[in-house]
Amino acid sequence: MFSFISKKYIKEKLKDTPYKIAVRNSVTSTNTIMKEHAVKENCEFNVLVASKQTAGRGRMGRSFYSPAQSGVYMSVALRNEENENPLLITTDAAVCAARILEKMSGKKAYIKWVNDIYVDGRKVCGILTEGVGKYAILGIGINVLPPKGEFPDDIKDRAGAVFEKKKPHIREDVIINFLQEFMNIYKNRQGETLLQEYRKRSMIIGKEILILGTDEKAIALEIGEDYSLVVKKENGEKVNLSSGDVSIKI
Ligand code: BTX
Repeated sequence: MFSFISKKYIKEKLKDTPYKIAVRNSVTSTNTIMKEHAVKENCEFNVLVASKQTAGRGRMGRSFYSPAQSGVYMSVALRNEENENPLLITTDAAVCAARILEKMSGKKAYIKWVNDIYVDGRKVCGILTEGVGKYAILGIGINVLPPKGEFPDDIKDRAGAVFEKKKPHIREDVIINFLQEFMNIYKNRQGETLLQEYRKRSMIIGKEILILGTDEKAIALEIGEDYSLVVKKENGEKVNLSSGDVSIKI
Protein backbone atom coordinates (compact mmCIF):
# COMPACT_ATOMS: atom_id res chain seq x y z
CA MET A 1 0.00 0.00 0.00
CA PHE A 2 1.20 3.49 -0.81
CA SER A 3 2.09 5.25 2.39
CA PHE A 4 2.81 8.93 2.78
CA ILE A 5 4.93 10.39 5.55
CA SER A 6 2.77 11.05 8.63
CA LYS A 7 2.70 14.69 9.67
CA LYS A 8 0.81 13.83 12.88
CA TYR A 9 3.49 11.40 14.05
CA ILE A 10 6.31 13.86 13.37
CA LYS A 11 4.59 16.87 14.91
CA GLU A 12 3.74 14.97 18.07
CA LYS A 13 7.39 13.98 18.62
CA LEU A 14 8.77 17.43 17.79
CA LYS A 15 6.20 19.55 19.57
CA ASP A 16 8.64 21.03 22.07
CA THR A 17 11.09 22.27 19.43
CA PRO A 18 11.25 25.57 17.51
CA TYR A 19 10.58 23.79 14.20
CA LYS A 20 7.44 24.62 12.21
CA ILE A 21 6.83 21.57 10.10
CA ALA A 22 4.91 21.13 6.86
CA VAL A 23 4.60 17.73 5.23
CA ARG A 24 3.63 17.28 1.55
CA ASN A 25 3.05 14.15 -0.48
CA SER A 26 4.73 15.39 -3.63
CA VAL A 27 6.59 18.60 -4.50
CA THR A 28 9.00 19.74 -7.20
CA SER A 29 11.88 20.38 -4.82
CA THR A 30 11.66 21.18 -1.11
CA ASN A 31 14.66 23.53 -1.46
CA THR A 32 13.10 25.43 -4.37
CA ILE A 33 9.83 25.89 -2.49
CA MET A 34 11.54 26.92 0.75
CA LYS A 35 13.66 29.45 -1.16
CA GLU A 36 10.50 31.01 -2.60
CA HIS A 37 9.05 31.37 0.92
CA ALA A 38 12.29 32.73 2.32
CA VAL A 39 12.21 35.83 0.10
CA LYS A 40 8.65 36.65 1.20
CA GLU A 41 8.28 35.79 4.86
CA ASN A 42 9.91 35.06 8.18
CA CYS A 43 10.71 31.38 8.06
CA GLU A 44 13.48 30.56 10.53
CA PHE A 45 13.19 26.88 11.53
CA ASN A 46 10.46 26.22 8.99
CA VAL A 47 10.79 22.66 7.77
CA LEU A 48 9.31 21.28 4.57
CA VAL A 49 9.21 17.50 4.27
CA ALA A 50 8.11 15.64 1.14
CA SER A 51 7.39 11.97 0.45
CA LYS A 52 8.49 12.50 -3.14
CA GLN A 53 10.14 15.16 -5.31
CA THR A 54 9.58 15.48 -9.04
CA ALA A 55 12.52 17.84 -9.57
CA GLY A 56 14.89 17.11 -6.67
CA ARG A 57 18.15 18.98 -7.08
CA GLY A 58 21.76 18.18 -6.27
CA ARG A 59 24.74 20.50 -6.58
CA MET A 60 25.93 22.14 -9.78
CA GLY A 61 22.68 21.60 -11.66
CA ARG A 62 22.59 17.87 -10.99
CA SER A 63 19.39 16.07 -10.08
CA PHE A 64 18.59 14.06 -6.96
CA TYR A 65 16.45 10.96 -7.51
CA SER A 66 13.55 11.29 -5.07
CA PRO A 67 10.94 8.56 -5.55
CA ALA A 68 7.91 8.02 -3.31
CA GLN A 69 7.75 5.49 -0.47
CA SER A 70 11.46 5.07 0.04
CA GLY A 71 13.22 8.31 0.88
CA VAL A 72 13.09 11.42 3.01
CA TYR A 73 13.45 14.80 1.30
CA MET A 74 13.41 17.88 3.47
CA SER A 75 14.53 21.48 3.76
CA VAL A 76 15.18 23.50 6.89
CA ALA A 77 15.32 27.31 6.85
CA LEU A 78 18.10 28.75 9.04
CA ARG A 79 19.34 32.29 9.58
CA ASN A 80 22.28 33.04 7.34
CA GLU A 81 24.45 34.76 9.93
CA GLU A 82 26.98 37.16 8.43
CA ASN A 83 29.81 36.06 10.69
CA GLU A 84 29.30 32.37 10.03
CA ASN A 85 30.61 30.24 7.21
CA PRO A 86 27.58 28.71 5.43
CA LEU A 87 29.70 25.66 4.57
CA LEU A 88 29.50 24.74 8.27
CA ILE A 89 25.77 24.14 7.91
CA THR A 90 26.51 21.46 5.32
CA THR A 91 29.34 19.89 7.29
CA ASP A 92 27.37 19.95 10.58
CA ALA A 93 24.38 18.40 8.80
CA ALA A 94 26.66 15.71 7.34
CA VAL A 95 27.96 14.75 10.81
CA CYS A 96 24.40 14.85 12.14
CA ALA A 97 23.04 12.59 9.38
CA ALA A 98 25.95 10.16 9.75
CA ARG A 99 25.43 9.99 13.53
CA ILE A 100 21.72 9.28 13.45
CA LEU A 101 21.81 6.88 10.51
CA GLU A 102 24.60 4.92 12.18
CA LYS A 103 22.72 4.81 15.47
CA MET A 104 19.48 3.72 13.86
CA SER A 105 20.91 1.14 11.47
CA GLY A 106 23.92 -0.12 13.39
CA LYS A 107 25.98 0.31 10.21
CA LYS A 108 29.00 2.61 10.02
CA ALA A 109 28.26 5.86 8.18
CA TYR A 110 31.04 7.72 6.39
CA ILE A 111 31.24 11.21 4.92
CA LYS A 112 32.51 11.80 1.43
CA TRP A 113 33.81 15.35 1.29
CA VAL A 114 31.99 17.50 1.29
CA ASN A 115 28.30 16.65 1.42
CA ASP A 116 27.55 12.97 0.88
CA ILE A 117 26.95 10.13 3.34
CA TYR A 118 27.93 6.59 2.47
CA VAL A 119 26.81 3.35 4.13
CA ASP A 120 28.10 -0.05 2.97
CA GLY A 121 30.10 1.74 0.26
CA ARG A 122 27.02 3.35 -1.26
CA LYS A 123 25.74 6.90 -1.32
CA VAL A 124 22.65 7.02 0.86
CA CYS A 125 22.33 10.75 1.47
CA GLY A 126 23.13 14.09 -0.13
CA ILE A 127 23.08 17.59 1.31
CA LEU A 128 22.57 20.87 -0.53
CA THR A 129 22.72 24.19 1.36
CA GLU A 130 21.64 27.28 -0.56
CA GLY A 131 21.70 30.90 0.53
CA VAL A 132 18.75 33.20 -0.09
CA GLY A 133 18.74 36.66 1.50
CA LYS A 134 18.81 36.30 5.29
CA TYR A 135 18.38 32.53 5.10
CA ALA A 136 20.42 29.44 4.44
CA ILE A 137 18.23 26.62 3.21
CA LEU A 138 19.55 23.25 4.31
CA GLY A 139 18.28 20.53 2.00
CA ILE A 140 18.81 16.88 2.74
CA GLY A 141 17.78 13.77 0.84
CA ILE A 142 18.12 10.33 2.42
CA ASN A 143 17.49 6.98 0.74
CA VAL A 144 15.94 5.36 3.79
CA LEU A 145 14.63 2.27 1.99
CA PRO A 146 15.39 0.81 -1.44
CA PRO A 147 13.18 2.28 -4.17
CA LYS A 148 10.54 0.12 -5.85
CA GLY A 149 12.31 -1.78 -8.60
CA GLU A 150 15.84 -0.48 -8.41
CA PHE A 151 17.77 2.77 -8.68
CA PRO A 152 17.95 4.22 -12.22
CA ASP A 153 20.78 2.95 -14.45
CA ASP A 154 22.94 6.07 -14.10
CA ILE A 155 23.19 5.75 -10.30
CA LYS A 156 22.54 2.09 -9.54
CA ASP A 157 26.24 1.27 -9.15
CA ARG A 158 26.68 4.01 -6.56
CA ALA A 159 23.39 4.66 -4.77
CA GLY A 160 22.12 2.61 -1.86
CA ALA A 161 19.58 2.65 0.96
CA VAL A 162 20.26 2.72 4.69
CA PHE A 163 17.75 0.01 5.60
CA GLU A 164 16.81 -3.08 3.64
CA LYS A 165 13.33 -3.60 5.03
CA LYS A 166 10.39 -1.43 5.92
CA LYS A 167 9.63 -0.88 9.61
CA PRO A 168 6.70 1.12 10.96
CA HIS A 169 7.39 4.87 10.83
CA ILE A 170 10.99 4.41 9.75
CA ARG A 171 11.03 7.49 7.50
CA GLU A 172 9.33 9.61 10.17
CA ASP A 173 11.86 8.41 12.78
CA VAL A 174 14.74 9.39 10.48
CA ILE A 175 13.24 12.88 10.12
CA ILE A 176 12.62 13.25 13.86
CA ASN A 177 16.08 12.01 14.87
CA PHE A 178 17.79 14.21 12.29
CA LEU A 179 15.89 17.35 13.31
CA GLN A 180 16.40 16.76 17.05
CA GLU A 181 20.11 16.06 16.69
CA PHE A 182 20.56 18.96 14.28
CA MET A 183 18.94 21.40 16.71
CA ASN A 184 21.36 20.28 19.47
CA ILE A 185 24.31 20.78 17.15
CA TYR A 186 23.01 24.09 15.82
CA LYS A 187 22.41 25.56 19.29
CA ASN A 188 25.92 24.62 20.43
CA ARG A 189 27.65 25.61 17.23
CA GLN A 190 29.57 28.56 18.69
CA GLY A 191 31.14 26.46 21.41
CA GLU A 192 31.54 23.11 19.73
CA THR A 193 33.21 22.19 16.50
CA LEU A 194 32.48 18.93 14.80
CA LEU A 195 35.70 19.01 12.79
CA GLN A 196 37.26 16.05 14.62
CA GLU A 197 34.22 13.87 14.04
CA TYR A 198 33.95 15.04 10.44
CA ARG A 199 37.59 14.05 9.92
CA LYS A 200 37.11 10.69 11.61
CA ARG A 201 34.14 9.88 9.43
CA SER A 202 35.86 10.93 6.22
CA MET A 203 36.13 8.10 3.69
CA ILE A 204 38.47 9.91 1.38
CA ILE A 205 41.73 10.48 3.27
CA GLY A 206 44.70 8.58 1.84
CA LYS A 207 42.74 7.70 -1.29
CA GLU A 208 43.60 8.47 -4.87
CA ILE A 209 41.03 10.90 -6.23
CA LEU A 210 40.08 12.67 -9.42
CA ILE A 211 39.40 16.40 -9.19
CA LEU A 212 36.26 16.78 -11.25
CA GLY A 213 36.30 19.63 -13.72
CA THR A 214 40.04 19.49 -14.30
CA ASP A 215 40.28 15.68 -14.21
CA GLU A 216 43.57 15.90 -12.35
CA LYS A 217 44.65 12.98 -10.19
CA ALA A 218 45.70 13.59 -6.61
CA ILE A 219 45.96 11.97 -3.19
CA ALA A 220 43.61 13.29 -0.49
CA LEU A 221 45.82 14.18 2.48
CA GLU A 222 43.56 15.74 5.11
CA ILE A 223 40.53 17.85 5.90
CA GLY A 224 41.79 21.35 6.75
CA GLU A 225 40.69 23.51 9.70
CA ASP A 226 38.24 25.26 7.36
CA TYR A 227 36.92 21.94 6.01
CA SER A 228 38.85 22.38 2.78
CA LEU A 229 40.32 19.22 1.28
CA VAL A 230 44.10 19.22 1.20
CA VAL A 231 45.37 17.16 -1.73
CA LYS A 232 48.73 16.37 -3.29
CA LYS A 233 48.73 16.44 -7.07
CA GLU A 234 50.79 14.10 -9.24
CA ASN A 235 53.45 16.81 -9.69
CA GLY A 236 53.88 16.97 -5.90
CA GLU A 237 52.07 20.29 -5.53
CA LYS A 238 49.83 20.56 -2.44
CA VAL A 239 46.56 22.43 -2.88
CA ASN A 240 43.49 23.17 -0.77
CA LEU A 241 40.20 22.48 -2.49
CA SER A 242 37.52 24.63 -0.91
CA SER A 243 34.57 23.48 -2.94
CA GLY A 244 33.84 21.56 -6.08
CA ASP A 245 33.82 17.87 -6.44
CA VAL A 246 36.14 14.92 -6.37
CA SER A 247 35.60 11.31 -7.21
CA ILE A 248 37.40 8.46 -5.55
CA LYS A 249 39.37 6.34 -7.98
CA ILE A 250 38.78 2.65 -7.57
P1 BTX B 1 25.19 16.00 -5.47
O1 BTX B 1 25.28 16.92 -6.65
O2 BTX B 1 26.40 15.79 -4.64
O3 BTX B 1 24.66 14.59 -5.89
C1 BTX B 1 23.86 14.37 -7.03
C2 BTX B 1 24.43 13.18 -7.76
O4 BTX B 1 24.27 12.01 -6.95
C3 BTX B 1 23.69 12.90 -9.07
O5 BTX B 1 24.32 13.51 -10.16
C4 BTX B 1 23.72 11.37 -9.14
O6 BTX B 1 24.94 10.92 -9.69
C5 BTX B 1 23.71 10.94 -7.69
N1 BTX B 1 22.34 10.74 -7.18
C6 BTX B 1 21.17 11.29 -7.60
N2 BTX B 1 20.15 10.89 -6.86
C7 BTX B 1 20.66 10.06 -5.90
C8 BTX B 1 20.10 9.32 -4.83
N3 BTX B 1 18.81 9.35 -4.53
N4 BTX B 1 20.95 8.58 -4.09
C9 BTX B 1 22.27 8.51 -4.33
N5 BTX B 1 22.85 9.19 -5.34
C10 BTX B 1 22.07 9.95 -6.12
C11 BTX B 1 23.69 16.03 -3.41
O7 BTX B 1 24.04 16.60 -4.61
C12 BTX B 1 22.67 16.94 -2.71
C13 BTX B 1 21.29 16.39 -2.82
C14 BTX B 1 20.32 17.16 -1.97
C15 BTX B 1 18.93 16.63 -2.12
C16 BTX B 1 17.98 17.33 -1.20
S1 BTX B 1 16.44 16.53 -1.13
C17 BTX B 1 15.74 17.86 -0.34
C18 BTX B 1 16.30 19.11 -0.96
N6 BTX B 1 15.53 19.53 -2.10
C19 BTX B 1 16.24 19.41 -3.25
O8 BTX B 1 15.79 19.67 -4.39
N7 BTX B 1 17.48 18.99 -2.97
C20 BTX B 1 17.67 18.78 -1.56
